[in-house]
Amino acid sequence: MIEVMSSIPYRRGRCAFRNKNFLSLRNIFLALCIAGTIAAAACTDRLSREDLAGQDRPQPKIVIPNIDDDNGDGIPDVNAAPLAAGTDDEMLQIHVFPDGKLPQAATVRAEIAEPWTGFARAFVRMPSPEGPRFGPRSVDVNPAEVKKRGVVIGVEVADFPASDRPPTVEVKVLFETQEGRPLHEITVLCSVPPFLLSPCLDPAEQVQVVKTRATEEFVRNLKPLVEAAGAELEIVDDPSIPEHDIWMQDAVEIGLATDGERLMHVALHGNRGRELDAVFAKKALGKDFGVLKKGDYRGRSAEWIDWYGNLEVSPPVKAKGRDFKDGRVYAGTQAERAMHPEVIKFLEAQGAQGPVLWLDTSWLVIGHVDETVSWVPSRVGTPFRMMIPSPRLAIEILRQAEQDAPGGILNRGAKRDGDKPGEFERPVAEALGDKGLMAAQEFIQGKIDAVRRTLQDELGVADADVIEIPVLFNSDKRWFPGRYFAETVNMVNGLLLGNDYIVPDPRGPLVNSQDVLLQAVKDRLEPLGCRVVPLDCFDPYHRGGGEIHCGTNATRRRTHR
Ligand SMILES: [Ca+2]
Ligand SMILES: [Ca+2]
Repeated sequence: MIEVMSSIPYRRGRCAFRNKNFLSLRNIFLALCIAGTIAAAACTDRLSREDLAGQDRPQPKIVIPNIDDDNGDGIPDVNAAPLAAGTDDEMLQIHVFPDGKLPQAATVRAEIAEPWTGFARAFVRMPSPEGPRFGPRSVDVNPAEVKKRGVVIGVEVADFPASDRPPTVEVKVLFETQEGRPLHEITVLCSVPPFLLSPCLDPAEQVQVVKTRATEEFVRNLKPLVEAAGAELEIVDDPSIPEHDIWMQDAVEIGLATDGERLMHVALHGNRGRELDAVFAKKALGKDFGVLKKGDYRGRSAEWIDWYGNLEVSPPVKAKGRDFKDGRVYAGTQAERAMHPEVIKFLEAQGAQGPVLWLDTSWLVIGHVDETVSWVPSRVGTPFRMMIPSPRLAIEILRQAEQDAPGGILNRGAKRDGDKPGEFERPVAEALGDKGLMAAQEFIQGKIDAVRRTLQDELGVADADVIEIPVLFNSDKRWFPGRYFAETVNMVNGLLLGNDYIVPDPRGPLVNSQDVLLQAVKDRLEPLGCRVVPLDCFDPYHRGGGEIHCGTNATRRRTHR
């Protein structure tokens, strides 16, 4: 494989290229059903009978998969020896007492029932000179000690629910004679929370971007904007990343798992077969940050469609009698091509943000959903607005601009050595007079209107909550003929950080020194309480077939819902 050297013409024949294990749990619910149980409860490290007083009805608890790396050894905790008792938040400690007397000598054994057997581990907590630790799952016990203090079982899981693995994990605690004759059996039920994608309306903690020579200036300009929005910029800079693999959005999907109090960020490892996917996964793995891989690289035939710019989640919505309190996942499909089926299957098995809403992106060259829709918050009315690109509005605005200030320029100032005449920068009048280009806008508007209807129907979005953003599209018979790319900068593909919408600078024509395309966005968002912050991304992102959203990613907190 010479993947390192390969490149994908990403736009107009130009050589731009797009180019750890991970899990989640929701509520761990400890229940004791049994042949002979006295009590079971999630434990703190200072265990005593008093701690258990009044816990006949244990508080529901959620166990988050132990796929982060608390001790920084580069290995997900669940794949390594257990850490010292009490030092790993994802190791659930369950305190049990046998119901009945034990003989002089007995053993205790913990077992994970199917279908979680291969995806969870159980240990018995034992004293050691260095303090309590989790030992083998079967140990001899001192009956007098057990009677007094019970036994603590450590349970951790290695993955999230799946289609053949419901969220409930059954742990059996078996007291036996040393000959293996059963004495008492306790069943403890735990529950694994779902893996959740983060809606963009949730506040960002960190923003990720790739730094190469090509993106250096963009990264420099992005930093103060991210910091002004109260987030931190995480720069991914690694010599193994090819110069043009600047598509941070596509290399990873960052979500989270929570037990209602604690939160672990969990990233889905990219399926692009490119260096950045693994570089980021390795860099991100750490305390309270796990990585999961669902699906594998499917080869060039799945180019772009499997990339995570093609996987997004709506804000919380109610639609068709269903409350999507964590939003609904959507992804793009291009005829028989669609986002990786294993990724979709995994997300739907979480039972939280599915079923996936498929959007038709067959009319786009790249075909990512983040080219067709995005969201901003609103302090007025519905707490969000849905933004979609509109060629119709673009033409209307450009015609008006040409009337008000003839001689305007599209993609103003974007021309570079080597560009063909009119390839990027071109007079507005010429574009408006280009019959083929104008016909294309009508065709694309029809496609976008259909996507918009799907979104509105399936997510319950009112007409008044849709905002059209002016964008022209175009195609090139030498590059995926019949599919379209953004001719002007696609301002839907921006980065939302709280109330700041970092919009790709459209470089639109000027009227009275004001960019009319940018002004259209400001006019629509600012009355909602959104700050519109333009950032130039023409080079290298727009030229490469994407914009700011494609070039960034974000780790977000979860707002209370
Ligand atoms: Ca851990
Ligand atoms: Ca995404």
